[in-house]
Amino acid sequence: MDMQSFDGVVNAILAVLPDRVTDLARLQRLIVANTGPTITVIGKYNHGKSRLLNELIGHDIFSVADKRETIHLAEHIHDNVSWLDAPGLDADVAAVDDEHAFNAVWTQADIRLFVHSVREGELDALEHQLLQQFVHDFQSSQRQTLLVLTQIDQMPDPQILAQIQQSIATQVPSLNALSVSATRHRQGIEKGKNLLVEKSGIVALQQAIERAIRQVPDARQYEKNQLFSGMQQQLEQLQTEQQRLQQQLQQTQRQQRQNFDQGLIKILDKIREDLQPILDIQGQDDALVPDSFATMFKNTAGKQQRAKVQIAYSRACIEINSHLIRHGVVGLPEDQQTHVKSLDTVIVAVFGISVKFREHLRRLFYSDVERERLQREFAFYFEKSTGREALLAQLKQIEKQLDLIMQAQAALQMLEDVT
Ligand SMILES: Nc1nc2c(ncn2[C@@H]2O[C@H](COP(=O)(O)OP(=O)(O)OP(=O)(O)O)[C@@H](O)[C@H]2O)c(=O)[nH]1
Ligand SMILES: [Mg+2]
Repeated sequence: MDMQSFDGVVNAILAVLPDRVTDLARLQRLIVANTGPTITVIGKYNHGKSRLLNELIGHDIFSVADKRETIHLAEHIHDNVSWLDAPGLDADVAAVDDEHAFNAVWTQADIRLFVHSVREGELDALEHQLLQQFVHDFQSSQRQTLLVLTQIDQMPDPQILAQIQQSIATQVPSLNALSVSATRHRQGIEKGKNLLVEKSGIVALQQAIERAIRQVPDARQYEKNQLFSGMQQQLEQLQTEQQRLQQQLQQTQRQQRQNFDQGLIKILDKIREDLQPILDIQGQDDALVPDSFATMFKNTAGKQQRAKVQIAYSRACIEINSHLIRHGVVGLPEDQQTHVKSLDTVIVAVFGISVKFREHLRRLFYSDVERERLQREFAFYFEKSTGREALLAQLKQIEKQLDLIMQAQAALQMLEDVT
């Protein structure tokens, strides 16, 4: 797999698991980089990290100074081991430098040398917290952290040194600290004094590193498996959650529609019943007798009957409208609104506005064809209501998310297949 398609695959996973960005960078390194073990130093600035690496490698590769010195990641490959010198941690001074250091310890390192100078006494809060994270990380990655106490030659009083070592041991009981002096080691080498070399602690540290290096291939395999299975599980969990939510919402969607439809049928039935006495008239329908000039100001039977029809129709409208409102249909969708507010109601849109005679009522409420039309059209406005549309949008969103999850699963599978 080339770098570009790798990026595509990684992005598909990140789209769903954005918090896995560091893990994916690490996985990429485990898959792509076919290198020997990577060892990085980490620790606060000026604690002797660069100098320690030089002593371990046996050459003055990394620059050493009595000030904040290393500000970038520097790499040196020696005997198939990649040594990384990282900038000193100091959240207050330069967050960017810390980023280099974090990249080194989380993405690149197989083994971490956590460097702390005994001159500073016990571990401070930042160091302590970071070490806890490394200890915790060992469980999921099997990456080893060696705690190295440097500059022990700077503590002439062995009792004070022992006290500091003791209290650090209490701070991180799960790690065995190794104490070293780069200065003694250098002097011992230069003057050929084996005892000094021995006492420098560097040899013991080298042996501990050798042991850790031998475990790297297994650790890498373990870490890869952990990363794959962890992400697979996370994706599966997300998928299950989304599917459950989808089912719930679909159920709500169906139930709401059913309630709307059945409620409307009940109301239409009731309207038929209520209208019955008004429609059942014997003899001639006075409502059909038109007004004349002579009856213009008189309360005629025709007027009375037409008023009855009007009132009955209004009652029907009120019942239907309250059903609509109960189900969230409060007005016309925006694209159907006119400039006359009083006409912008679903009732007007479905019924039209001229209901004057019994014939109109019969046609509206007693013909099956018309009744089907009413049900269809009211349901149409129901589906256009804000709540229903929001529900639909939510379901579409879930569908999209499920699609992304499936793509991420396929991408993860592809990664697993190339390893
Ligand atoms: N006496 C003594 N001095 C040491 C020892 N190790 C490092 N030093 C000195 O401590 C100072 C800092 O050492 P560096 O190796 O540059 O420290 P660093 O941790 O890499 O510092 P940054 O790169 O700034 O984070 C230098 O003056 C070193 O010579 C040691 O074991 N004994
Ligand atoms: Mg340095």
